[in-house]
Amino acid sequence: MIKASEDIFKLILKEEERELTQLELIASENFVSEHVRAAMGSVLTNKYAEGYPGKRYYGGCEVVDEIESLARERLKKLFGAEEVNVQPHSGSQANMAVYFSFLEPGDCILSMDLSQGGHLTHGASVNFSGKLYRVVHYGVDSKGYLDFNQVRELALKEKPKLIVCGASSYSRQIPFEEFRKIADEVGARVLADMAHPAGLVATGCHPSPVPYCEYVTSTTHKTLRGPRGGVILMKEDVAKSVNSRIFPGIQGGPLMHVIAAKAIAFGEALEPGFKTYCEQVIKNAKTLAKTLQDAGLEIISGGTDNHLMMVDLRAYSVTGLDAENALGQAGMTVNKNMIPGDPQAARITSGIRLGSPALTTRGFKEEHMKQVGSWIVGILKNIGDESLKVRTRAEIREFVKSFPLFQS
Ligand code: DSN
Repeated sequence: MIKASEDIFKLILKEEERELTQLELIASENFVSEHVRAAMGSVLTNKYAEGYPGKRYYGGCEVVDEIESLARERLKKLFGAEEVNVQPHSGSQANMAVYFSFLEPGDCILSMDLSQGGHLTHGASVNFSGKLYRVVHYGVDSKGYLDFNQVRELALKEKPKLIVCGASSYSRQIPFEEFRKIADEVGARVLADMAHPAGLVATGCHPSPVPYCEYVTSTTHKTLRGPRGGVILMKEDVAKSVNSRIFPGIQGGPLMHVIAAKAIAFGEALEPGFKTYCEQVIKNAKTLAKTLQDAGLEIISGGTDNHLMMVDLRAYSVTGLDAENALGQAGMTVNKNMIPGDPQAARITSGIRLGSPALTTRGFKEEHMKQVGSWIVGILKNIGDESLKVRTRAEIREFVKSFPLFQS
């Protein structure tokens, strides 16, 4: 092996060791199956295939055509969608393609504020979406739930062409039907970005946006437990314009190795065991939230109905930044996150976001989540106790040995 490769493989092994020996609590991460990983490392990475199945701009696409067609069929079946596109390299590009398919610069979008739980590509001022369009934001009410009075008032006043729903840091179910009703009052289209709960939606553990929205975008690597990437589900009458925005609009060659891995993940999600997994994801999140609440921490909105929770750390006088660092040193990976009305800056924050998808894949059940909660509380209550971090790190290393990963 040449040194250039050896350097990288050493680092890959180091990352594998990190993932194996710590507790993965980032709400948007998961562990994919061996088959999903194998497809991503396959010869398919060698193939160019600009265009769509049967209409490519390169020869030799007969095999990848079959792969992309299978991915499309499985995705349609999984969500009951009329039309799909499996080529977006990411959720951001899926959203971009939808915007570019019918909005003009300066058009109005109504979407959830990033600091209230939304996503960068839903019109944050630092993102292309916030720079190109006139964005009006809704948020959550004083109880931490989506504020539909505000959504409706803003829709009636601003007459958006597009209402975007879906969130990155919201622990309750999203009633997509409510967004549809408001959109119909003002003649807007609806885009649901279901990246976070996609796996829960696929298995009926969360309401589906598909019947109510012209466009549904998602990533494939969160609760859906596939490779990193994006997809678009849409109504038949808008599919042509969206497809032409993905290719040739904003992307060239699709990543066929990733599309194959998506097809495998969709097949896995169609198996009955995936519903059991998603049910356990929710039970685990609820157990972790309750454990933290019992220790005096506030969970935004008072709990969770999905795979994640937003923890308000102010009761412990700890910032999100300090919590992320201290928990990391103790062997628990989390991300600091703004909470609604956060008095701290985005790089500090008053909260952390925790999720259960990855630990559930590892085999954690409710009793294990109680233990995780008690480690988190111990560290947050004693944020400066370096020896506790070392002891907790050692305990976690030992504990996770009973939950092996990366075995075929
Ligand atoms: N920022 C990602 C998340 O962690 O939720 C979504 O893009």
